Amino acid sequence: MNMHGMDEKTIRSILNDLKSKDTPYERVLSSMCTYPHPVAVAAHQQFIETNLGDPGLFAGTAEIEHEVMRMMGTLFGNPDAHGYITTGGTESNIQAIHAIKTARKIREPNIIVPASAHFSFDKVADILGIEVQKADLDPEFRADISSVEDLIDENTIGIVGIAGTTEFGQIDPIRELSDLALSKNIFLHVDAAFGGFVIPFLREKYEFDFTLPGVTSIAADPHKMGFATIPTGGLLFQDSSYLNRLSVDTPYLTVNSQQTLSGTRSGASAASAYAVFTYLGREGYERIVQRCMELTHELVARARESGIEPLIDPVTNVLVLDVPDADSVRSKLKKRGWDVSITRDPRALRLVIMPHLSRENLNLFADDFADVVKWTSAT
Ligand code: 0PR
Repeated sequence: MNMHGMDEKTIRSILNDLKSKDTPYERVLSSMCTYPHPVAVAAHQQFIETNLGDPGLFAGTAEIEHEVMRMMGTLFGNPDAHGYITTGGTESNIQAIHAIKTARKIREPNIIVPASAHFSFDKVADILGIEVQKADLDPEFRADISSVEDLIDENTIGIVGIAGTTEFGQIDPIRELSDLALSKNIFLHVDAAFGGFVIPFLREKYEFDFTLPGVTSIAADPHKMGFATIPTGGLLFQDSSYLNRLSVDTPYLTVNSQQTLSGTRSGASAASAYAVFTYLGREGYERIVQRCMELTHELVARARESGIEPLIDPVTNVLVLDVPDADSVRSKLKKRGWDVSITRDPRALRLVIMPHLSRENLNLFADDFADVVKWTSAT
């Protein structure tokens, strides 16, 4: 740190220089985050100093968090769902499994996740000392129910289904997983970190939430398709008994116990989610999600003009294209200013069609894509 303070103008100019090295989202097709909604940004700024870790001091902000949880619970079929605002999908997944582990006191517990699970479950394994078994996928990249069932043994405490997989945007058969969880008397956590703010707003209806009786917890991130500011994740449990098991005593705070992973937590996240939920309403989200789906389908049509097929018909706004030599296509697109991503297995080109992408930019992208594919297959 410098000994003497620096003037604000110089600091701002240094920060501007550094910010200019960041990639603006307009040409990014690899991210599940986007520009937060302006009403979310304004609310975030208004609550910048608030700390939900000491809710007695910030009673109004705590009310906002309850209201956000009620709105999310209602969206996911259970207004009485109980949870809190996390820093994102990783923390939600860790805490969901933490609660399950605490509920089932088994010496060497395991959980079963589909092979498509986000890498946060590798952190779950490490941090919680739980064996994380990976079930096979069906040809459409959904969890294969018989593989999940085969892996269940007497040490299995829970299973995980993904509603909107990171790589394929696919939705696991959550009803079947729910039936399985009920019949084996184990927990079912649904990772809807991405899909939570997509699936309820699609024209096609999918069962993935608390309306299914076996679903015990859901992770859904307002900071992805919910347009809240980063970091805003959401974790909800079927009822308060789950989270209460994680209580630790906090005698010197304004409340006597805490169930969250972090101590100090930003109330700005809660305010930003509250503002954007109420501003857009279901109708606003439907409009945005359906536009993303329209653009996704347009991109499929453009790829087909170059003889390239998607690996699955896109279910959400994630498009995976079966291009030969995906790594090389990715780096060539990068040279033309586009950030795209790849899948692990099989190796394919992964595009996330977020709301920051305009039709005009996607047409430019499709032109570059056609060109790159032509030259890649020619060499
Ligand atoms: N669960 C699922 C299904 C996810 O897709 C993700 C993140 C998580 C959990 C973890 O969420 P947090 O990152 O909020 O802890 N999916 C993206 C990924 O890791 C996140 C992402 C966002 C990546 C923006 C890149 C990026 O630019 O691939």
